[in-house]
Amino acid sequence: MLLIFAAGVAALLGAACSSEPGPGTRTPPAQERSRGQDRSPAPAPRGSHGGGGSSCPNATEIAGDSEARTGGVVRGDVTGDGTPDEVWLALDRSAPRGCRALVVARSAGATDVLSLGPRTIAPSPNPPAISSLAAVDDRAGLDVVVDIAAGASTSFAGVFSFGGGLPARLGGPGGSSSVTRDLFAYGGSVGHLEGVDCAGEAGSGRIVVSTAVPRGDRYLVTRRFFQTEDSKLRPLAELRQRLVVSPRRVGKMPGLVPSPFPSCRA
Ligand SMILES: [Ca+2]
Repeated sequence: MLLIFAAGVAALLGAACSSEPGPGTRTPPAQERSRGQDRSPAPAPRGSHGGGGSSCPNATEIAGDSEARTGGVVRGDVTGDGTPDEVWLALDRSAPRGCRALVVARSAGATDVLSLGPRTIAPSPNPPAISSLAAVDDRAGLDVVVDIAAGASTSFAGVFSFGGGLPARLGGPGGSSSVTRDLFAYGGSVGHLEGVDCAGEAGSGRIVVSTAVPRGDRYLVTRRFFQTEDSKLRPLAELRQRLVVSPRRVGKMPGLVPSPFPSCRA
């Protein structure tokens, strides 16, 4: 049985989403230190975008330090210019809070850096890791989906965009809570399921955020739809859905698979 309840309740969709003003730094490649894995010769610098004065002081050094990398280098066009770029995560545990974990994107013209945020290095056994490159927002290029934190069963990803404007982190659906506002939850257990995915064509910026909780012998699935806009999620109130589904069906619901943004991927 499938029951669809109404929509159009913008006021109930939660507070407006916000994106943390994460540090963004564009580092001219000529300033990078040359390391063994680095490409040579370095491309011409594209210059600095300024980043609103929020750049991390260690960004240039860490971006050029191959020994600071955690995980491998992922290749894909994150700048949206049609040519593949190199993306990786770098850790600097001696840096100020908020600058200890960075996502670095090196393109033909420049190296861009965004902070993973102050909550990244928590007492977690696992360091952050790139989950995928996916067309999550409506900006040019693929976005970097990073697994940032994990609870007992629910995981949390962040989305970082380097194309179609200044590098920016995509604000999450968590409203004003500083704990969740930049994070996209997915996974869970029988007691609570969450998922995030593209709703429609990848790259359109239409996002669906799904949750499922037990309700009697069934699950109540809530699907909230958003449109990315200026690195934030704008709620599409008219597309909110509430569904009551069987336990067998809930495991097959699109958007509730235990992986972030699966249908946005290249
Ligand atoms: Ca590119």
